Order: sequence, then structure tokens, then C-alpha cells
Amino acid sequence: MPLTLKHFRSGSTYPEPTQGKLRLYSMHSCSYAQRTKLVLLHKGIDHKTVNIHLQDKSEWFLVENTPIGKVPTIQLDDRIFFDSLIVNYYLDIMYPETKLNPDDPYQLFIGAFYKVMLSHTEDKEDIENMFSALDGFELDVKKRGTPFLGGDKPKMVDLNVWPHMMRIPHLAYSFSNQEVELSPDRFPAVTSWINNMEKVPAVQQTNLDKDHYKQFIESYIAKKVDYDVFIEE
Ligand SMILES: N[C@@H](CCC(=O)N[C@@H](CS)C(=O)NCC(=O)O)C(=O)O
Repeated sequence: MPLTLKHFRSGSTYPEPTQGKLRLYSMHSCSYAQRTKLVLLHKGIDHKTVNIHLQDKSEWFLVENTPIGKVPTIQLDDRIFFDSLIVNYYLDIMYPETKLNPDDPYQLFIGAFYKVMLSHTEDKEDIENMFSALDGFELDVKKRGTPFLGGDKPKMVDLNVWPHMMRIPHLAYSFSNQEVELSPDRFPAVTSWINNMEKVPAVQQTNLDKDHYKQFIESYIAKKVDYDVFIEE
């Protein structure tokens, strides 16, 4: 296959995206971007690749398009997703033909969670998708019947799952939208697991203050991301 896609550098003109056409920001030899390229090609998803010179990034890539300036990042109109694993989950949900994700409800939840968080969507359907994915997780937690996912004590699975789950209440608060709240009636087992996790010292030590998180989300949405919002000097 001939390689014709030169990597865009600083000072280059922003290649205006076509409405409705998925764009992949990539770097030709990046293994993370290759994960996403594989999924796009394997699923036959129509897309355009825009290669980025990562040591001389253009302003429009940094400012307009990516909060963290890494590839792969995908863009569909005003929606932007980054981090190869998240991008790939998102792609599998949005393009369900040739399904690649396992039917693991928690993994599906992560994709749906990021859709709500990163696109700051107040769309009822997106919010309901996130909670529908959690219905499966609720069943899973209930079936385990133990205080923690890993048994009587927190295990790796609890610590890996926690960072996404703890952000749901923060999202509801950041969006000032009760529809994003986790309902204890709908999710009794998950709620009880959350209560148990909140007593774990490591969890308490890594909690994010919800006002700061709100400011972080607002700066993110405004594309002026402020990572230092949590830092006290
Ligand atoms: N965790 C990210 C890692 C992506 C990543 O590190 N990409 C590299 C290129 S292979 C990058 O964009 N580097 C530019 C930079 O860090 O400024 C993912 O899975 O997408």
C-alpha cells in the first residue's frame, strides 16, 4: 500500500473535517493508533486518517482537537475520543456490526460512561445507554454476593473497576443533572459495593473533590483543560 499521508506539523493549515465523516488522528508507526486502525479496518468503518507529527504538533491538533495531544484520537463532528482502548470500545458500540467486544457488561459500561463524560452529553439516550450497561454489572455484583467483587476483601478487580464507578456521582454533580445519578433502587448491589469501597483507605486517599472535578470537567469541555485544578500549592 503506498504511503501518501504525510504527518501534519506546526504551522500547517487545519484540514477541515467533513461533516459526518469519522476522522482518525494517527502517527504511522504508533502501536496504540494501530489498535484503532485495526478496528476501523476490520469493521469496515469509513474514515479518514490525519497523521500528526508528534514532535512538532500543529496548534490546531493541540488546541482544537485533543485535550491530551496524543494519538489515536478520533473525531466525529464535535465528538472527540482518545485513548486506544476507550476509542475501540466506543467504535464497537457505535458500529455494532462484526462485534468485537466481549459481552462483559462492565467493559460495555466503560465505553458508555466515556461517551457521557467526554462529550458532556445530556442526551437522555446516551445516559440511559450508560445505565443499561450498568444493569448487567448490577446482576454480576448481585450474583457474586460478597462485600467486594473479589470476595470478602478488595481485590484487583475492585481497584480496577472503582475509578470509573466513583465518577458517576461526580458527573451528576458536574452536569447538575439528576438523571446521571446512580439510583440505589435500580442498583442496590452496586450501591452497597460502593459503600463498602468508600471505607477502604486507599480509596479514601485517592478520592477527587467533587467541586474540583466539576471545575476540571468545565475546563475540559471549554477545551482549556486545567489538570492543576486539583493541586494545592
Ligand atoms: N494510552 C494511550 C497511549 C497513546 C500514546 O502514547 N501515543 C503516543 C504515540 S505512539 C503519542 O501520542 N505521543 C505523543 C505525546 O505523548 O505527546 C492510548 O492507548 O491511546
